[in-house]
Amino acid sequence: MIYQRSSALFAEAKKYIPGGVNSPVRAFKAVGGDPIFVKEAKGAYLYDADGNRLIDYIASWGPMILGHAHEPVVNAVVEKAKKGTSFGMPTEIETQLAELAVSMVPNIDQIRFVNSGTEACMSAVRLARGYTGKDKIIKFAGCYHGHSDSFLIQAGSGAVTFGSPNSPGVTQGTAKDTLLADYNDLEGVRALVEANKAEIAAIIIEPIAGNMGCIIPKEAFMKGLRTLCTEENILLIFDEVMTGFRLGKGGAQEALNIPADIVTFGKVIGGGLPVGAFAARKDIMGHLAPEGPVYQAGTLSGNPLAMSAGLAMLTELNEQPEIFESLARKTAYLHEGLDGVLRKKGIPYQINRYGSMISVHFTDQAVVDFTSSASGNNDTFKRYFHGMLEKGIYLPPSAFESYFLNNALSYADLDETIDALDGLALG
Ligand code: HOZ
Repeated sequence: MIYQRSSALFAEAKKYIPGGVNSPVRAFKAVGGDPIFVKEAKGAYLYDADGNRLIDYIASWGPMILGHAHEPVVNAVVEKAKKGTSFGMPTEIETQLAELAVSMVPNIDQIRFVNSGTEACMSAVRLARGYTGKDKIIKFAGCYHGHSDSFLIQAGSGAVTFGSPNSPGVTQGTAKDTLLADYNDLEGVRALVEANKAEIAAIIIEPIAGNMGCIIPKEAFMKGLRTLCTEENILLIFDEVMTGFRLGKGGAQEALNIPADIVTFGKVIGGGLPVGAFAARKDIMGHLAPEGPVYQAGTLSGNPLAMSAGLAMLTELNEQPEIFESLARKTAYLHEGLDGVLRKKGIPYQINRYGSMISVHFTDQAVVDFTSSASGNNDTFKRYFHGMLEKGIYLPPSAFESYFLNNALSYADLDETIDALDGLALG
């Protein structure tokens, strides 16, 4: 395939935008080469600036769960836009989306809308600190909760892809309140809690990790975290920015049958427009301004266009929950197909999958935490990524990202993807 126009657009972008992108993973630094510039997208396909058609496995990193330019979502946004795009005043549609989200997700009574997953997680931690009167939080190495200061400590996703899991600019003062544990290591968390008795406000976790590839929590680990949090008056925050409204109506809380105290959302809840949200029981949310003293605000929060996209998206998922099963079946089919092809190639690999999230790691170790995820062979990954791209398959351009399947993908698309891998020399 030819990517000349994308390369020219990238060169131009680099003059005016740092690194030519507005979010680092998009720059292809981990895999080399120039990023693809998208012109438009429909259903499961991206159409790039050179006129190539690519089968999309990132779905805008999650939100486009029903495929690109999904008509009910597009129509809702277009109709809303004709009536004004921002007021900085309350609108009825905010309550409609809030009511629907609360009805779909367990253990939450109220929800506050913000503009991104970063804002959602940042605000959730502030609320947890305000509610408990404690300062410290525990996060897990390789988990990514957005780019606010407290979370850029051994962060996953773009941070680790570019070798800056601890970013310059985060002060020592902030960093000291973020304690670090290993994913799936309950004993490590217990030791941290013991060493910081009565000082920990919250444990924040991606309940299915998606920012060090897809990583599945062990059952005893998750159950243990829940018990520990309850015993020690620590709030358990599920960062469901990726998993919320993707694994099922009730997200990871429902899938794992573990209740969280605060849940954060992004991606699917905005239907492809910038929306984040955090939600909890009323006694916790009541601490938030203007009801309580914990401050949080935003001019574009609850923006009518964003709310209309989110409402159209969640309405469809709520009315047709079989979509989640369809997605999981497609992802299992892809898993089986990739597995069959990779087995023949005789190179070490692991495939992790949960619902419609999946990732391939070129390592012989089971991938259960950041260390095992980082043991993957990046040269093989680069060959894999570029080989698939040449055949019109767009995968995440970093081994530390999960794929997100969309329901517009057909079994023929999945077969094309599996066949593309079959023809690749990876060793
Ligand atoms: N770090 C994001 C995915 N985990 C990528 C965001 C983007 O580049 O759009």
